[in-house]
Amino acid sequence: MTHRGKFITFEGPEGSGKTTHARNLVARLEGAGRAVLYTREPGGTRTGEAVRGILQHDEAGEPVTPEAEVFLFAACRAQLVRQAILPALERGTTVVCDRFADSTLVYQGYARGLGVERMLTINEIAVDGAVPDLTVLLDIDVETGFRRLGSRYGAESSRDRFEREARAFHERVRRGYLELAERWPARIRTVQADAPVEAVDAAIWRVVNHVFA
Ligand code: Z5A
Repeated sequence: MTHRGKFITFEGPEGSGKTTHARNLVARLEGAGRAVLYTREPGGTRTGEAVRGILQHDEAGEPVTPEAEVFLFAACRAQLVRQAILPALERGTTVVCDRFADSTLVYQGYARGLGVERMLTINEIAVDGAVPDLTVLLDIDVETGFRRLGSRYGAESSRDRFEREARAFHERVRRGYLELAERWPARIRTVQADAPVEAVDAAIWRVVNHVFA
């Protein structure tokens, strides 16, 4: 499905700088006169933000099963796509989303072992044709990502459900993303994220420019 606006997503392991660089890109696009919607997953709608607390902190008061986790992420995505992303794209607005469907392929499909192909089927229903024009994959080694998050990793009690996962889980996340980049090279562009902020921003700007060219 072709939309009038461009759809750009940011993906990557924890601490890779998705939020930092996505916001910097939004500022740059707006500075260039473009209308931009910045949003994030899980979240971006009231439904999504409500479910985010359950997904990250078991706020419902019981452990969420891996299968329930998949559908909760998909529910957030289905709501966000229909309520915000597709209407914005149809108006000609550029949409920048901090995590999207690839996160489910990697975290639930690869890292939790539920299977990438099964996750693709669920995503297809959730996204309703909203496939990104560009996915910026910020690649970083697990150690550097953890170090950046610093105090969030200090006390076990302050970590969310994903931050409490073993290092091997996060290594699978990183490998999963690199495999996706090999599978969809035209859409997923890998940017090395262990450089200074300005250098990473500049590398992202170069790939974004291709999308608007
Ligand atoms: N999840 C899932 O399992 N399945 C799904 O389908 C979806 C999500 C959609 C959401 O957590 C969790 O949900 C996520 C996957 C799962 N958990 N994990 N893992 P979140 O949204 O709370 O967190 P996150 O997405 O993982 O983001 P993050 O860990 O908060 O980090 P980030 O956004 O990549 O980085 P940042 O906040 O921009 O930067 C982190 C720090 O590094 C900060 O101090 C920056 O100033 C610094 N930074 C950033 N860039 C640089 C550079 N270039 N140099 C030096 N320092 C930098």
